[in-house]
Amino acid sequence: MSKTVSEILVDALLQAGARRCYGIVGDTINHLTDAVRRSAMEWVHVRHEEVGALAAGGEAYMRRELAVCAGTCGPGSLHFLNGIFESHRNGAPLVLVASNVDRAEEGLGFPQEVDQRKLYEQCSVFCERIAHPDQARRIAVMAAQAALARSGVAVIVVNGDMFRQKSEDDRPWRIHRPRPVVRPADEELDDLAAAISGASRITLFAGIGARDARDDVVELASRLNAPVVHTSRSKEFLEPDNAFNVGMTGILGNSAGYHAVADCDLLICLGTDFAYTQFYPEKAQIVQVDIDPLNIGRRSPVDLGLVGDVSATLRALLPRLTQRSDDSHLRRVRARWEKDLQRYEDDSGGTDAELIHPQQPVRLLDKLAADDAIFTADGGSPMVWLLRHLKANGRRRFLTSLSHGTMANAYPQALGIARAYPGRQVIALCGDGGLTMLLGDILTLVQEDIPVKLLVFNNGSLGFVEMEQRVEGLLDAFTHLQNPDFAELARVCGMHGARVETSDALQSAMESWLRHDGPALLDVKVSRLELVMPGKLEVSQVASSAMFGVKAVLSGRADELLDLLRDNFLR
Ligand SMILES: Cc1ncc(C[n+]2csc(CCOP(=O)(O)OP(=O)(O)O)c2C)c(N)n1
Ligand SMILES: [Mg+2]
Repeated sequence: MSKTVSEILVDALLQAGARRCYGIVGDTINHLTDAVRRSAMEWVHVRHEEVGALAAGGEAYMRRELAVCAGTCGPGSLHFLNGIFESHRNGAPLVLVASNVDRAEEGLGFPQEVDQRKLYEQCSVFCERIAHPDQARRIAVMAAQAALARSGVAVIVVNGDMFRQKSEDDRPWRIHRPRPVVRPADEELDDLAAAISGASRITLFAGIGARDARDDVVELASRLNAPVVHTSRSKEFLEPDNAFNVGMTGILGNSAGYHAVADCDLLICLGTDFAYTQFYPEKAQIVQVDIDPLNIGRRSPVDLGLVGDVSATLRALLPRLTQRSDDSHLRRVRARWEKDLQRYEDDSGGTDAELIHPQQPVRLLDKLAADDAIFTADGGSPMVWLLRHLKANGRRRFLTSLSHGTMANAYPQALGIARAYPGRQVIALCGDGGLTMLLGDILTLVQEDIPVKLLVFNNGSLGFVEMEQRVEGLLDAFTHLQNPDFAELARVCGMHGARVETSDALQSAMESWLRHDGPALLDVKVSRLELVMPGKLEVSQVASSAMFGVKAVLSGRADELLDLLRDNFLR
């Protein structure tokens, strides 16, 4: 019996593991949404397509299974773009059904026409148009397979009239999920073992490609007495119960992570494409293991580049290595790590009842949140607080926009995650800038009863940028935010809302916010001037802050300078 292209698409995506489609209905996709309505696929009806894309991406990232977005021609599908880029960069398997005007009008400048293909080709692993109804299942299957196998976004472009076309759909096209074991050749592993035996200060630098290899990485670290530095994205996988962990290098990193990489004589990069060239060591030998040959030597010149899955590679390598006795490098770096942890604790303030430092609610959250809570954080300072002050335990999950670096990702991603994981505590750390950038979908949390907990760092400012401007010795500008009372706003929208202005009221407010059954927002008025920069930049940062000081005084803003000093240096 023949089926419509809409029915075939929905059926093929369900068979490939998709459970939800996020979007907004309308003209060109009305037949697609009708097919969703008649299927086992859930439609999650958002208010802004960018939120839909971020929510679908959040779900797909956590489940490592497909999520779907669909939008109308022109503006509807355009609105997904930034959220689609997020998944393209973080590897979440997503399918976007981007519609276009009817075929009879295509290419003639019809109202709302947009060439989706040109738009989405740059942020997808697959981007094809269904040119004939008999292609519907085949293209849907290839899209799903590409999204899953290449970890990214697949886009299916469909003209409005195509959704109603019929096909016999009589061939069994379906996705395949091969799981090959990929590891370097024996001689290459011998070379790696030789490099290891010739080195004295070895550091392991593990990225998201090592997410399934935690035990092997720890075993290698133990064999070599090597500190393990993780990237921001692999924190949730490599930090838990890891006696070799020394944190992160890079602009968001800490002193131990920075020095472990900078002061080693052999750096073994495992599944990381860490982008910041200036943080790779200049003198050490560098070995890189990555599943993608195109990542080898992309960020720093390397001495040995090996292609393989991190776990399979380490399992084949370990029998070639003997136990090291010298642990001086490890001890040195771990001692720095202990100091970093102490500094984070000291940084969280707490002496001033009038002033809430943003670190305070995060450290409390670390204590109060469920053991298996899922956290998201907005690009900006909230992601820094998450990375520094929330501890990974192997059950908690974290997601922030680290590779794409967008604002306003936190509660949209949390929306999709909470929908996909009912019963699990899902907490979004929101900037006041981030929250208000895509504010409308707090209505979706209420309408669909999605119990996300929003923690708003209300610093009245685009704080991260304010800090960037000051560190560069510029006078901060265009960063002020005049905010409403977010708690009141939340209540008007139908969710639980509370506001805290002093640190002594924080704990009980957080407890009742977390206990609340449905969606809940806690508006925390935090201090505005809080530096988030790490160890390496200390000298230039202090010099530039001094520069800011001179400029601020000259322009009559001495009070702010005193605040900055009080908040950051005099505690
Ligand atoms: C969509 C987007 N616009 C602009 C930026 C640049 N940017 C990065 S962080 C930031 C400020 C974030 O402010 P807020 O959400 O209030 O967080 P805060 O740092 O104040 O805690 C800006 C403007 C960005 N990363 N993404
Ligand atoms: Mg802010």
